[in-house]
Amino acid sequence: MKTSQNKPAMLCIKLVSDYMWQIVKASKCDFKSLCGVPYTALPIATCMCVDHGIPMLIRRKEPKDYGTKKMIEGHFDVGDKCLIIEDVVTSGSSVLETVKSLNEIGVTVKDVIVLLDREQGGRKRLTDQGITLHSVCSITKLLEILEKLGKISSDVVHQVNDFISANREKTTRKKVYTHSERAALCQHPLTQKLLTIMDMKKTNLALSADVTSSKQLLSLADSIGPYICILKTHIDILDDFSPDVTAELRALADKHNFVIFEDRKFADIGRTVQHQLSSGIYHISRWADLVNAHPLPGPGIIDGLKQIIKNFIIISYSPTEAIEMAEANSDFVIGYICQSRLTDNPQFLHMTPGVKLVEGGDSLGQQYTTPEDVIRRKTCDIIIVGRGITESVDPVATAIHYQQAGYAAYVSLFH
Ligand code: 5IU
Repeated sequence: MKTSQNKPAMLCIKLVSDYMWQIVKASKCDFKSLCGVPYTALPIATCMCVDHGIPMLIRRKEPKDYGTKKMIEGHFDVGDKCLIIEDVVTSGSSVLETVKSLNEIGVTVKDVIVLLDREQGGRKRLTDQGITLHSVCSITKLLEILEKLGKISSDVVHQVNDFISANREKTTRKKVYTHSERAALCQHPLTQKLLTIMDMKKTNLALSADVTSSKQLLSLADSIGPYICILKTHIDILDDFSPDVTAELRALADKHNFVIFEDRKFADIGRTVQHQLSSGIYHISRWADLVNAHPLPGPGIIDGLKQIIKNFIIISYSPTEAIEMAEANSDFVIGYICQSRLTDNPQFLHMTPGVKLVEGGDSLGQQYTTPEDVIRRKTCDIIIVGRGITESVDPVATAIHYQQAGYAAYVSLFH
């Protein structure tokens, strides 16, 4: 290796990363780690991390075909904020792919630092997703400087400007379906039922009724039932469970027209989950409309469950496996529990827990985002709210508040 030949390139990267760091400081953005968009921005992000002692996250372009199949490498905690580093932004697509991988593991992105903004629609696309683009230089400024320094002629400036205008990304939005349009598109009867409930009751709110007394559970189901599309239960946390509770819950689900989702998170081999679903003291399959499963044990878990119950959702802790499993079983799987939309397939519902009217967390690792963020920015369909409602002074009034916030965010998608 000839060091003398490598030196200018190294200095140049150092210079670039120093300029970008000045923008980081000026932007005053809040972050815990940096992530360079693969591949060109990786060395720039590395320089910044080394120089300033910041943890770095690395995004793979393809998951490893062995081992953990992780898309993001590095140390992080759910709820961490990560700053994205990119060399050039054109349409913003590469940045958004990286944001998506980070969101899937619970890491939030609010800001991107870029060396050059080519002004071809990227800034607007990122702003629409709640992300601010901070650039060292724009293409207009770059052309102006180069022309002033006599490095390019005014003809070249015009040619480049014409090229940029002609190739500006059309910012036409993807088709957003209304709940009733989606109900008509979907094959799965429970998805149709849920979307129809959402449309009729004007709600995308699921109540996570995590209480330990049957009386409290039934009282919440009866009083908040009119405002929700789903009642999510953890039946095994009841201190005083009896089969009467589930019979009464079913009657309330019919009275108020909501779906009962037992958040059992099945995660074993097919044969075992069949017993867990239909036997024991809870007999979940007799009263729950919907259950959820981890994709980790592989296809056997879905095969086992679907012999007993027709409706389940997959938890997207491993998004690639979750999507593969859902697509292969779309007659049984109705969607995902996830932190941001995984697929544009309108057949799958995306449900997001960890929602409160204000962002924050609890002392045991739960991280909260807002209804607006979940529905507008992360484009999920259903907000799952627990303690935000159950621990409020007036749970019914608070539930109405969440219902209105979630539904207003959905309605705003069409404006
Ligand atoms: N829940 C999560 N995160 C997840 C999954 C489920 O919080 O990834 I899968 C459940 C846990 C709890 C509810 O029953 O959603 C959230 O309740 P709070 O809003 O009280 O945090």
